[in-house]
Amino acid sequence: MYNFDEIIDRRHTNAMNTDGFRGYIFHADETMTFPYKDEEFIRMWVADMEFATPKEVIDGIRERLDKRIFGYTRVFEKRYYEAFLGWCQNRYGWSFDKKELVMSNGIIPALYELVEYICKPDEKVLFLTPSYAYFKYAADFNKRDYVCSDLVCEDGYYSIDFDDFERKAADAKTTLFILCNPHNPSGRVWREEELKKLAAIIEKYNLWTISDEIHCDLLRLDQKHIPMGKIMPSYRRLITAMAPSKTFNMAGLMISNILIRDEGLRNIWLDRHYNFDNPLSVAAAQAAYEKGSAWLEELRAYLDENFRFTGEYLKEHLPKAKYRVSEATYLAWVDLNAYFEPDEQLPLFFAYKAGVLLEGGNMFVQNSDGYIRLNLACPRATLSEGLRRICEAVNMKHTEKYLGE
Ligand code: LCS
Repeated sequence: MYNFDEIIDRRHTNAMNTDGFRGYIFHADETMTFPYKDEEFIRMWVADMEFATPKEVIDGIRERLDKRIFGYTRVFEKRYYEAFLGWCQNRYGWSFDKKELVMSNGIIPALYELVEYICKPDEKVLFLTPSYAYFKYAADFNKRDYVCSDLVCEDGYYSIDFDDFERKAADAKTTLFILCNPHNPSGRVWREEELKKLAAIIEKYNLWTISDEIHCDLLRLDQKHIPMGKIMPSYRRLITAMAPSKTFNMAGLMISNILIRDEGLRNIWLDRHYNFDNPLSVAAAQAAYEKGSAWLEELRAYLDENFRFTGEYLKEHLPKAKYRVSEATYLAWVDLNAYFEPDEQLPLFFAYKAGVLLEGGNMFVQNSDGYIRLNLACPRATLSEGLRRICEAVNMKHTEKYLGE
């Protein structure tokens, strides 16, 4: 019913994806040049999709446009809460209290604020690595230290080193844990037993915990997401972050849901946060939660096939790459250590040699050397060309090396 094969021209939309890569990936400005024109790149980097936002969401925005006035806005109406609550009940069998819900322009700005509200200047933030780098940036921004617990990778499958995690959680100066569930970049969906073990450690040391569940709707068809709020139903120091932004490709609309259980912290938030929302974003999010299910199910099937296709392609053309289908997210996490030295600047290599924009290596804080992250949320024709270029560039590098020796 929905067309995920359509190639949509994103030029001249002020998209990070098309125009922001020099700054974000290479810390460079427009003077940085490549052997490719900008429009020739296959873009598999920033976490948004090449698919159109569902028509149901766009219609929701349109209906709001027709009301013609866009004054100061906040989520007052019960209908928004009911839509988001219904989504959580249907998908995760999980409910929360209306009073816990506050809105934020994004999960990143919420992390930046919450680290400040929660951690005193000498206190530390703990997270699992490799990690989405903004967890570290949230600590850096607030001049708080951070401490990492490296995940363990066996045959491409990541798990938590609970002894290491507990040792770090036990430090009296570690007061906040940021959990990423599902995990970016590994794509792991943490299982009930894993979440329970984390929960036991969190409770033992009374840690504040932000459970960033932004990727929770984007599951492979055989996966199930369990909100940390369901594992710890009465733990006060838990904050849950969810959003329609990744799920429905509307990150630019900047709206996310933050559930703060602790009344004291919530009051600090309500006092200090800029508590206004964009009326078009509220309408979009509401429409997404009320009417977006059918689209999401088709998207998930399409993504499953993209992951399967990627596996087949790599097996044939880059047999020493280690790849496993991510349990969630549209991000593939591929170990290329068999082909590169650990200090290779992989995004630079692939931009120059393959004309592919991707993230990798030290962009994920630590414990990520030699890995690339590929955004698979694109039409299959784009994916196929991206993979062709990636494999060709790696194989060419090895041929050149062989001939040169
Ligand atoms: N949390 C996680 C775990 C994410 O992966 C992202 C986006 C965000 C938060 C951002 O939330 P927002 O502020 O948009 O609500 N991840 C991206 C990534 O990996 N590359 O580009 C964006």
